[in-house]
Amino acid sequence: MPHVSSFRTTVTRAGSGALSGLLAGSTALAAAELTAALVRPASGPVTVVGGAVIDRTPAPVKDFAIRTFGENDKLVLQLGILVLLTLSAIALGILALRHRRAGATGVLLFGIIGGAAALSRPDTAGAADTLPSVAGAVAGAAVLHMLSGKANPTGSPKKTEGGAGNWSRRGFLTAAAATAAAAATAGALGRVLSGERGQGAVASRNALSLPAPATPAPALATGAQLKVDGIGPFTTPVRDFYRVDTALTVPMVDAGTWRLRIHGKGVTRPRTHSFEELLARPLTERDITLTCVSNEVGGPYLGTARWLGVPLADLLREAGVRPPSQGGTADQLVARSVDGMTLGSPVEDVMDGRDAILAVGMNGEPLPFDHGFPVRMLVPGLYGYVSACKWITDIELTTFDAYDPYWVKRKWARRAPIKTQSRIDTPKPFARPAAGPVMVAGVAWAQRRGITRVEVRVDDGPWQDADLGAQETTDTWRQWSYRWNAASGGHTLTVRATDGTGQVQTEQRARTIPDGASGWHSVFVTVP
Ligand SMILES: Nc1nc2c(c(=O)[nH]1)N[C@H]1C(S)=C(S)[C@@H](COP(=O)(O)O)O[C@H]1N2
Ligand SMILES: [Mo]
Repeated sequence: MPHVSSFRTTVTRAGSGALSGLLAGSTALAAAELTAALVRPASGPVTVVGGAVIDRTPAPVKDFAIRTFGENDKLVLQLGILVLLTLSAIALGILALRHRRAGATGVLLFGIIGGAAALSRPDTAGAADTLPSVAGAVAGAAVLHMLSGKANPTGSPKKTEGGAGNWSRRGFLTAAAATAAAAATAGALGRVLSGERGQGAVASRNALSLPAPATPAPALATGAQLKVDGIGPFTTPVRDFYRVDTALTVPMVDAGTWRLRIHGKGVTRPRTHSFEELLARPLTERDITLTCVSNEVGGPYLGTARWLGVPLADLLREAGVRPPSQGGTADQLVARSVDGMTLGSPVEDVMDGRDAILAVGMNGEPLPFDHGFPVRMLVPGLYGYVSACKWITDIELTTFDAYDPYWVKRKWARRAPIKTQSRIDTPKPFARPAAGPVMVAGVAWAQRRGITRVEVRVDDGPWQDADLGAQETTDTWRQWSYRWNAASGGHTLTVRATDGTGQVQTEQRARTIPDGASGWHSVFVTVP
């Protein structure tokens, strides 16, 4: 039965081709991650290619990803890259059965893509960053070349003495098993090494005990926290605090070796501060609500924490910086993180007396790694992307004309004060509350201006005043509640806030791009 056996041979061969490809791919990744662990953490190919994709993602697509996948967007991206790599590895493995060189060349091409991605990242340190991709590609190409030779000796008939049926299954499987073992070992070693790198950072955080603030935050006003089911805590616990950044691997910075450089236009006394020096200064503690410009109307990307930090304006004044209103020549402060992110804030805002700080503590603990350990910047009243640099390491004074930071290069606004907004947290959309009294509640925010009034409307009825939680500072959100006497039927609940300048929150819908969403938040519920 000749065709059955030739069919079987074809399937077996395709299978061994696919296996060769997968093993070559795994070897490539393992070798690359091991090299990255040795040369520079976070320069592995999946991280740099993912980072390069994030850098190039158009704002609407990025917003779609945040909307659809929420904070899992990075995981989805990395899984996507791995799926693509897996499929490509299988395809190249099968290709290599017939065209050994072409298969190996294909693997090398992936190395070039990885190297190019590494060079394109904002934090690239130059040619060394291409090493992981190059090392991985060379290892992967060599493995594919070797395995495809063993899988298909007929692919190069002149060099083999035997015929088609004579390929050594055992020879191939032995080589495959040896490769798998080598890749696993390299991968495990890479993991151990990069884990060790992070240890210094973890140890420096564990060893840290934060000094008491020279200026403590006022005690939370009684009545700031409303006692209504379904409304969140006034102070957001760290584990529930939203996270938005472009970092595929969270930077692990050792506080002991961390430095902050302050330099640039109008800086007459440039300085480099160590973490110890910052901690020795009088610290200020403040409740501040941080908000992301990518937060949709009704969205989850804001939170309030009790931050501890060094007043930034003092550091700037010591360096000789003056705000434009006092004759200073720099109007933009560009903060740069260890991962190359740049964020630009108006110097005037940072120095106008508000509590702009370099934060070292969050809710009584050292900054968590996810939120910028050891130091991050915070400027009340500005969206995070123009103020809240995590893992900060450099502050450069410049002008808005001279320099566009990361997000501005990607079409977001240069200046972005937080818009007056409000949100209904309870009842949830499509809830089915029983008829009778229903507590409608949520938060409203207009950092720096404060909230003076919140109103709720049921369907097209009149606006009704909500009760407001206490407000200690204009830099935090304010909770509100409204007791609604619900009648059966479908109802739309809508909220709007008025800020401290008397401005009523606009009904005008705006997208998050370029400077933050606006419009009223509504929730539809059915009262059975
Ligand atoms: N280094 C770095 N800092 C960053 C970002 C980033 O991508 N990288 N994102 C900014 C944005 S867009 C926001 S909204 C805040 C979010 O801070 P959080 O993750 O602590 O909530 O951090 C800001 N600081
Ligand atoms: Mo943001």
